[in-house]
Amino acid sequence: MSAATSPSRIVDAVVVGAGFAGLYMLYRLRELGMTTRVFEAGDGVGGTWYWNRYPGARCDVESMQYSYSFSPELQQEWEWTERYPQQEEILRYINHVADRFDLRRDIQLETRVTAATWDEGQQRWNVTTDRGDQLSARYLISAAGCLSAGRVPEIEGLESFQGQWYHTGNWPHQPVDFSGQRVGIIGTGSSGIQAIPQIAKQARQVTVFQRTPNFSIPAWNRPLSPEQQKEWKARYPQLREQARNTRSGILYDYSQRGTFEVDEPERQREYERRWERGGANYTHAFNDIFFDRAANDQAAEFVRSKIRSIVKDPAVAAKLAPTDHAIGTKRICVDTDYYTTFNLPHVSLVDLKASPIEAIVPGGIRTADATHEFDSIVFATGYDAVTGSLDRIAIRGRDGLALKQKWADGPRTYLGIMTAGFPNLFFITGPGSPSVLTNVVVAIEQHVDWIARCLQSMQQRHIEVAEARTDAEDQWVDHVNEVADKTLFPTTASWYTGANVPGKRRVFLPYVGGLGNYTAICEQVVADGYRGMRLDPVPAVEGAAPRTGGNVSAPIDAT
Ligand code: N01
Repeated sequence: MSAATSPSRIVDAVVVGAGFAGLYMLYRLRELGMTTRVFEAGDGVGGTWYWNRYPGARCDVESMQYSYSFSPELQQEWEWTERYPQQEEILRYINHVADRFDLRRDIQLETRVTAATWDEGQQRWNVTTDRGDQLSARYLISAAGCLSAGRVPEIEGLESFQGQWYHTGNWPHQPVDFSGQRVGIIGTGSSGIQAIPQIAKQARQVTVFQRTPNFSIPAWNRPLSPEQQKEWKARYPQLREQARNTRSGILYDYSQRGTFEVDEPERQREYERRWERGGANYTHAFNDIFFDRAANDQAAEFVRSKIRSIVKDPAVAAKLAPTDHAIGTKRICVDTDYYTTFNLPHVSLVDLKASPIEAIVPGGIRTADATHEFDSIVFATGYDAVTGSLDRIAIRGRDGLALKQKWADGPRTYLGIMTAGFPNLFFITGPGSPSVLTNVVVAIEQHVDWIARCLQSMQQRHIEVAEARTDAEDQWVDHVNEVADKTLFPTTASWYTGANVPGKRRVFLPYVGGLGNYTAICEQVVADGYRGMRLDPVPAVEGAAPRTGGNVSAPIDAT
C-alpha cells in the first residue's frame, strides 16, 4: 500500500511516524494546502499500537477518552466495545481514521527516516530514508512517539538461547502460543503486568523476574453498553473541553481535599471507593499525593495492604509490594488479575534484587542462585523513552550540530516543541511537554493544532523559518525542572528520568505542570506573537528550491 518512492522530491513537510500524532499532523497539513510525506517504519499505520501486540495489551485510559476529538463525526460514529480498549481495537480505529480521511496516499510504509540535515543555503531539511528516498522539506515534524524505541537489556548470552524470545514492544503479528511451555518474563512495568496473567493462562510454567515491584490498580474492565456510549457522545463537546483543561487530559475525579484534612476512616473509605472504581483515578484520591511524601505513603500503604490481602503467600506478597518509591512516580499500572496470578501453582516470582540475572544460557536464565529452564523468554523491559526515537535519526541542524550532541546532557527544548539551532523542526509530544504524563491523544491534538496554527501564521505572514530562541529555551528548561522539583517524581529512578537506560543522562523528561496549564502557556506564547521564537523570512538565495504551500511575498520580521 505504500506509495512509490521518488528521489529528491520537494515537499513542504516530512512527518516521521504514522501513529496517532503523524496521522493527525498529516490531516492538518493537508488543510493548510501543504504537500507532505509521512514515513513509517512499520508495514501499517498505528505506531505504538501497531507494534505492541503482546497478550493483554490494552490502553489504561478509557476508550471514550482515548480517541481523537478533532472530528465530531468520527467521534460520534465510532463504537467502542469495552471500558478500556484492547490493542486490536485501537489499531482498527487508527486504520479506520487513515481510510476515513484518505490519509494513506501520503504515507510511505516500511521506511525509516535515517537522517535529516538542515541546509543553510536552501533553508530546508534534506531528509534521507533507509529506502534511498531523498527529500527536500521546508518543515521536519517528528511524530516518532515517546515509547517506540524498545530496549532489550544487554544480558550476556542472549544469542545462545535455544528457545524463542520476544519483546513486548515488537511482538510478532501472529499470536504466539505458549501452551505447554515454560516461560520466563523479565520486567514488571505496565507491559509485563498486563502480559503476565494472559501468558499464565496458557503456559505450563511461568517465572516472573522482577527487579522493582510496581503499584497496580485493578482495571475492572467490562463491556461498554450502548447507553453508556450514548451518554458520553451526547456530551462529547463539553467533556472533551473539560478534559483538555485537566492535569492529565483525562476526566478523573480530581480531589480538592488533602490527605490529612480527613480522618483515618474517611481516608480509607476514599481509597476503597477508588480501588473499587478502578484505574489510575486512584492516584487523585487526595490532591497532595504527588507532592507530599507522608500523604503519598498513606495511598501507597493502602495498595500494599490490598496486595497482602490478595496474594496468599506472604513472602510473595512482600516481594510484590513496592516500598522503594512513591506511588505514581513510576507510571501507575492498571491490571486485570495481576496479583491473583501469583496464587496459581505454576507461577513463581524471582526477586532480582536478591538474586540478579547473571546470564542467559542455552536452556534459560541463570541468576545468582539458580538456573531456570525455559522454552520462551519475554522481555517486558520497556523503552528508551521520549528521546530514543529521535536518537535513531541523524538530525543535524545549524553548523552541522547533531541533535544527539546538543542533547548529550539531556534534551533541551522550548515548550517541548522546538529546539534552538534546529529551525523548522517540530516535535509532537517532545521532551519538556506533558506527553507521557497525559492521555497522549489529547496532548497530540494540542501539539498538532499549535504547530499547524504556527505554520498557518507563518504562511499568512510570509515567514518560512521558525526557530526557538536559546534564552527562551533556557527559561523553559529551568521551568520544567522547577515544576518537577516541587513534586515527588524526581525522587524515583524511572524511565521518566532516563534512569532505565544505562548511560542515559538523568533529566526529568516530561513537563509535570499539567496539560491545562501547559496549554494556557502555549496559547499565551501565540498571543505574544510567538514569544521566544525567531521567525525569519527566507533570504533570497540564488538557486534556492522553489517555494511550495504558502504564498510568496515581502518578508516581515515578526520577533
Ligand atoms: O516498560 P517499563 P513497559 N533486568 O520501563 C524491568 C506505557 N504503557 O513497557 O523498574 C531486569 O515501565 C524494569 O525494572 P526497573 C506506559 O506509559 C502503557 O512496561 O527498571 N529487569 C521494569 O520492571 C508505561 O509506563 C500501557 O527496575 C529489567 C520493566 O522491565 C510505558 O509504556 C501498556 C531490566 C520495564 O518497565 C513503559 O511500560 C504498556 C533488566 N536489565 C505500556 N531492564 C497501557 O496503556 C528493565 N527491566 C496499559
